[in-house]
Amino acid sequence: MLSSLVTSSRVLETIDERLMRCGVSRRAFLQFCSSLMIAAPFGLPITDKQTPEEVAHGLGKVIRPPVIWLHFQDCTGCTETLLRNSHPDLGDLILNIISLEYHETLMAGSGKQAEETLAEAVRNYSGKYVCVVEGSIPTGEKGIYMKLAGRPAMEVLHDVGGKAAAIIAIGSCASWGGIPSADPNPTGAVGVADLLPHKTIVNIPGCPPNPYTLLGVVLQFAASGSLPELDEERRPKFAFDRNIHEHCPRRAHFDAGRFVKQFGDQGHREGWCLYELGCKGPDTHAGCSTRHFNEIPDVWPIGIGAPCIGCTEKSIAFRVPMFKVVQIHTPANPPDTYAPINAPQGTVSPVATGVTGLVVGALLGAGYVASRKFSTVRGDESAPGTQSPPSAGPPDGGEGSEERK
Ligand code: FSX
Ligand code: SF4
Ligand code: F3S
Repeated sequence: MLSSLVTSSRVLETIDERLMRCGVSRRAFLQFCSSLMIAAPFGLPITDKQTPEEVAHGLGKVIRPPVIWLHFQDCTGCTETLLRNSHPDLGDLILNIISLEYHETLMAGSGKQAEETLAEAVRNYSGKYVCVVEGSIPTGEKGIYMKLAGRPAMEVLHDVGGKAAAIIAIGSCASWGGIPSADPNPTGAVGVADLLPHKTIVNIPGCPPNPYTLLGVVLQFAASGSLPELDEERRPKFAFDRNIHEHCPRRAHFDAGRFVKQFGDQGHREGWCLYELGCKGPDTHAGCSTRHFNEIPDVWPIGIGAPCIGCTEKSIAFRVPMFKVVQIHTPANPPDTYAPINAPQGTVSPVATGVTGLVVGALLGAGYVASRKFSTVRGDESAPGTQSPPSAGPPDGGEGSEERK
C-alpha cells in the first residue's frame, strides 16, 4: 500500500483529491473506469465490481502512484498509445491518475535539469515507486550503443530499476528485446528481466501494448501492493490469457474457409480471414480483439485488415517471418450448438440468435459483455475452440493450406 507515502518534499494525494483539485469531471473518470473494466474483466480486484461507479469509488481513495518512466531502444509507440486517443481529455486524465515523476519525452526539462529530476524522484520515492521501462537495453560492447548522461543504459536500469518497488516492462522491446533484438541483433538488445532477473517484473508485451493493461497493473499495485497473477512469460493473465483466433471477428470466415489470398483482393475488401497472409492469431495471446486501440472501435491490426504478427509472443514477433503461415495446433471449430455454416434461411438455432442479441447494444456494454464471455481457464473443455472438430474444417484452398491440420 502506498497510503503512508509521505516524502521529504511533499505528500502524494489520493486520486479523488487530485481530480477534484484539477477540476476533472466525474463523467471522465467514470468513462476511464468503464474502459478499465473492459480491459480487465477478471483477474484484477480493482475492477472486479458490478459498475464503473463502484470501481471509481475504490480507485478514488488510492494514493496516486509515483511512476518513473525510462526510455531505452524504442520507437516511443508505447507512450504514444498511452496518450493518443480519440478523447483529448483522456491523456490529461491519465496523467492526473498516476504521478509521473520522470518521462524523457513528456517532460519539459532536459539535460542537467532532467537528470536532477530523475535523481530527486529516485531519492524521494526509493523502494516505493513503479519503474516503467520502455525499449530494449543494448548490452553489446559493454553497452556503448546507448548512453544517458554519459552512463550506459544498462547502468541506468540497474540504478533506477534496482530501487523500484516493482518494474513494469512495457512493450515487446522492454519485455524481451522486441524489434531491436531481431536477427542479427547488432546491439545485443535484451529485455529487462535478462538484466534484473531477481526483481519483481511484470512484462506487458505488444508493439505497442494496450495502455489499459499498464494502468490496471499500476493501479492494482498502488491499491493493494500486490500484482495480478502472471503467466510463465511474466505477463498478467487478465490481459494475456486469451487466444486471438478464438475471439476474432473474422473467425466465421476461417471456419467457412473464406481466406484473403492477397492484399486488396475481393476477400480482403469483404473482411475475410487473414490466415493465408500469415496471420499469427492462432498462436497469439492478447486482448486486442475486444480492447481496441486509441479508443476507436476496430482499430487493431486484424480490424484494419492487417494480419496479426504475434507481437505479444516472445517466440513469434520479429522471429517468425511476417507472412509465414502458422500451423493450427488446436482443433478450433464451432460447437454443435452453433448454426451450420451454410444454414438455410430461417433455421438459425435459438442459441445462435441469443448470442447475436447479446452483441447488439451500446458499444461499451457490448464490449464488456464480450470480454466477460472469455474463459479464464486454458484447456477449459467447454470453451469455444476446444471441442473436437466436426468434419467440416476449413476447406483446402490457397497457399499454405497444406500446413493446416
Ligand atoms: Fe515501439 Fe515501445 Fe514497439 Fe518497442 O512499444 S511500439 S518498438 S514494443 O518499445 O515504442
Ligand atoms: Fe482472425 Fe487471424 Fe484467426 Fe483469421 S487466422 S480468424 S484473421 S485470428
Ligand atoms: Fe499485436 Fe496481433 Fe494484437 S500483432 S496488437 S497481438 S492483433
